[in-house]
Order: sequence, then C-alpha cells, then structure tokens
Amino acid sequence: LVAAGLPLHKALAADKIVLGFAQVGAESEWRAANTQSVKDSAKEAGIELKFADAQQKQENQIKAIRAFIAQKVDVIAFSPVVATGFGPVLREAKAAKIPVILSDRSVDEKDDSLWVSFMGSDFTEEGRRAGRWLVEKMKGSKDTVNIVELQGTTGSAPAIERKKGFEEIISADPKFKIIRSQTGDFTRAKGKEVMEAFLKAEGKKINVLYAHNDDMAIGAIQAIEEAGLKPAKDITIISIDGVKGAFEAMMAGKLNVSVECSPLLGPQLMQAVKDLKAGKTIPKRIVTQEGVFPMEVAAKEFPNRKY
Ligand code: GYE
Repeated sequence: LVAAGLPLHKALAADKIVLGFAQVGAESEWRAANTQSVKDSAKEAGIELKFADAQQKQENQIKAIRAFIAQKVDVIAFSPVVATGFGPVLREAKAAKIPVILSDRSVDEKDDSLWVSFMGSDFTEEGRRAGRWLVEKMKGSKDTVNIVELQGTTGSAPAIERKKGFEEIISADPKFKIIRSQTGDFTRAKGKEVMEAFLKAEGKKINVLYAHNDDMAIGAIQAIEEAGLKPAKDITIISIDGVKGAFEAMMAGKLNVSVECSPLLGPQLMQAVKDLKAGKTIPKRIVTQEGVFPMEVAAKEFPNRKY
C-alpha cells in the first residue's frame, strides 16, 4: 500500500481488521471470563474490537448489531441472548455483506447462510453429562429421586439444550422426577430467590438440585444453608460451567459436581476473523472440548483452572 502511493498512516489504518462484538451481558462468572477472553485476544491479535454489552436484552443486542452494520465493521460476532428473533438483523448483515460469527450460543433459524460459523459448546451434551453423573451416583437405590431444576435464561440455547440433554438421560428410569423447574436467569441472585421458593414449597422432599450454571447453584447453596440444610449432603447439587467459584464450592464440600463449559473462545474467534479477512473458508461448526469435574478431584484440578 505504501508502495502504491498511500501515506503510511492510511496504509496501517486500512490494514486493521475491525470486529464488532455484541455480548449478552455480565450475568455470570462464565460471562465475565468470556468477555475477558474476547478483549485480551483481540488485543493480542491486533484486531480493533468494538464491544457492546446488551445487559441481557435482545433489543439492545439487535441495536448494537445494527450499529456495527452502519459502521461497516469487517466482521460481526455475537452470543445471542435468546435463540429466536434474530432473523431480520442477520439478513441485514448478510445484505451488507458483513460475515457473522455466532459465538457461544446458537440461533433457531432455518437459513444457515445467515452466519459463517458457530463456535461454542454442545449444550445438549453438557445436559447429558449432568444426567449421566446423577444416574451413576444414584445407581444403588430404587428410591424416588426428587429433582428441582434452575433453568438458565428463558429461550436461550443453553437453557433449552441443557434441559433437553438432562431429561433425555434421566427419563430412562422413572425413579427420577423433576418436581419443580423454573428460570433463575443464570444469575446468583435469581438462583437464590427461586431456590428459596422451591424450599418453601417442597422442603425436605428435594433430593437433587440441577442448576444450568454455577452461579445459580452458588446462589441456591446460600438459600439451602439459610434453610438449615446441608448443601451437597442433604441435597445433591449438580451445575454447569466449571468456574473458579464452583471449584471453591466443591472444595468446601458444598457442590457435588460441575460439568465443564469453557468461556475461553477469544483466541479461536480472532483466528476465524483473520481467516475470513484472508479469504479462507472457516468451519461451519467448531465445538469446544470439555470434561466433568466431581468434588473429589476439585482440589487437584483447581490450580489448572483458567477461568
Ligand atoms: O453457562 C452461563 C452464562 O451461554 C454457555 O451463559 C453460556 C452460559 C453459561 O451466563 O453461565
């Protein structure tokens, strides 16, 4: 470009890739780690990041995406707060020829030409892993297992799929019964509030809590203790994410197991953005590899945790 007669500052500016990222919000420890990962790796990759926080509201997210289109960013990435209702804005991005990457969460849209790639976890499989852990834990007993469920944000892909995967596994044995199921919106405060209501309604009948994320489980643990019960003993607690707070709860003997869901999507996102700019095709689906951590291994694993 310099050789072509452009002044140096123009040439550099022209080279810088601009990524617009519309984040869900700051609802959980997972989300904070995801935001950090995106910001750090954009910096590292020399990509200019335009970051918008939608505060868990779809309308804010749609507004942010429209602003990115108006600013003619090179690539748009976002983590859809809910699965439906993004069709129109995705079509606007496509019409403007701006590639869209779905990061972390998917959308429920038939036309998969509306995004170039979806990178993130297999939430149904996470739900199955939670279910398999419970089946194994309860395998010696024929007694009824009364489960209460704290769902993630209503209509979000992880809430829908984590419920589905878990039910798929436990439905094989009629002793497992979900007696209450309600959203805690992926936050500690809501997790605590809804667990209080569950305890009021069902009391000692509750054998198991299945929480769609660690933050809600951590909030619920407080509610359980305040009700005079012992978390992880009187009530078996299963959650998802594997954040530091969950490992601390496991090491304190208050959480039985956390199914891993990695928020560290930044590096692969930046690689994908660079590849797109270089004209390469990128995989339509990139699935995060992850494991399951029961409390027995928490202390040993803790030093290795990166979020
Ligand atoms: O599990 C939860 C967060 O979409 C996988 O969103 C993510 C979920 C995560 O708020 O903690």
